[in-house]
Amino acid sequence: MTELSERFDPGFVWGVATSAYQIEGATTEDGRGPSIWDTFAARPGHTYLGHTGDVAVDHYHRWADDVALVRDLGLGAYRFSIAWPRIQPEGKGPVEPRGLAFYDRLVDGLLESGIEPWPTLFHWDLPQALEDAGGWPERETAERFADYAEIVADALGDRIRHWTTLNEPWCAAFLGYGAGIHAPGRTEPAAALAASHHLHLAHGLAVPRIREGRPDAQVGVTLNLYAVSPADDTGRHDDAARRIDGLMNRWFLDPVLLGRYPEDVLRDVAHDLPADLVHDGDLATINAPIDFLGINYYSRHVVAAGAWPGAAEVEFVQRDWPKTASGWDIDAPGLGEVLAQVHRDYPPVPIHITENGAAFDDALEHGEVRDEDRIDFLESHLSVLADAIDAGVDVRGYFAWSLLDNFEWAEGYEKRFGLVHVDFDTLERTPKASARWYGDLARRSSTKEHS
Ligand code: IFM
Repeated sequence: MTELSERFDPGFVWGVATSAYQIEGATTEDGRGPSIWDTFAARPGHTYLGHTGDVAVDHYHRWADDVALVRDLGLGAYRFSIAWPRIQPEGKGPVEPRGLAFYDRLVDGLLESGIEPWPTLFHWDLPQALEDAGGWPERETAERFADYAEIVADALGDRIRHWTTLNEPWCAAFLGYGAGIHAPGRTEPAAALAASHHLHLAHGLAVPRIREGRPDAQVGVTLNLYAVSPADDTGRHDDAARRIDGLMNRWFLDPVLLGRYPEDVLRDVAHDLPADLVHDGDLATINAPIDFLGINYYSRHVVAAGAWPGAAEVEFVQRDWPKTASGWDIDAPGLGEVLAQVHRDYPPVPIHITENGAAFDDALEHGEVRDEDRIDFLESHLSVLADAIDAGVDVRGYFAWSLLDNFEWAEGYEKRFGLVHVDFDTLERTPKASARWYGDLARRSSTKEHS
């Protein structure tokens, strides 16, 4: 058997990922304005035990130690997000220089350690002032995002090559404005659809603003994609699978990569779709050529047709299947299916897996976390990834989610996704066995020092 490390080119990008609200803390420091996640988490009942990101894992003050962790693991890239409310506390207008200075220091620190910075401009922490003006369901928010993107690109663009506009617009739109389980906690189907379109538009408007005067800039967007399959092969559940694939995957892939919304999904959502949402020219803007597609992959949805007429059209089937601590099925072949779908149905585009990982019930014992389950998870997904590359899919990098245990949104600090354990009382960091395993793999693969 070929060693896993030998199955990736020496130039393959090996990294880890984080996001601002999940790790930074310091939510009122250096002029940062409130974000929708500050407001949402502060309201009782929204997060596990009322947890908030107020302190998170204090990365705002410990960033240099965290950069050293990435360097010591031997990884070449670090994906993080920039908090819009640190840069423009009101979401528009004056720039807060202390906010920019933080990312300036971080970027320099990464580069000095030989780590390529991969910033994402929006990972869900919308400035509260913009939500007060209507949030993502308002078209105006897309314009404000493009302004913000240009401010950051002007400040850091001399040192950043890879830019990601948005992280997982599906979550921001549908969990935030539809299901209401993420900030801002609204449950308005029409607003969720409007938010998704304006997130797409924000991406499309930002792409040329980031590229302006920076011919080397590589700009992409990160989508969370799922493998979707019908509950059985009778054909009875195929339409349910089509619907979920449509809403979770194609609703996001098609506008960005094909410049249109999928006709079947437009029909499915017609009763909720606001009139006049999509203006002439929007889809051409959204279809701006990108340099890479970021894919976040976690699991598969198995779906069935609703049990009786008038019930929900789709039911999510619980399989008796190995699961992560989040209750998500561990399904590495699903990553291969997602990659095959993108390869088959869309114009060629280089791909980076910008997140993949799992929460497990880790135990710190005698100063060690022996997270064999996480190693198995990473190994099985990376092996499927190598198969996809062998089959011709152009995947150029992989970022494990996450560097650190962190604030897992509505799940608070209950779910641990980190390669590095964090004691949430002392904030002490302890690399888990998976961190060493992943770092060794990346080092061996990059240098081809195979054992
Ligand atoms: O923690 C999140 C991250 O913010 C976005 N992608 C999925 C991760 C795990 O739920």
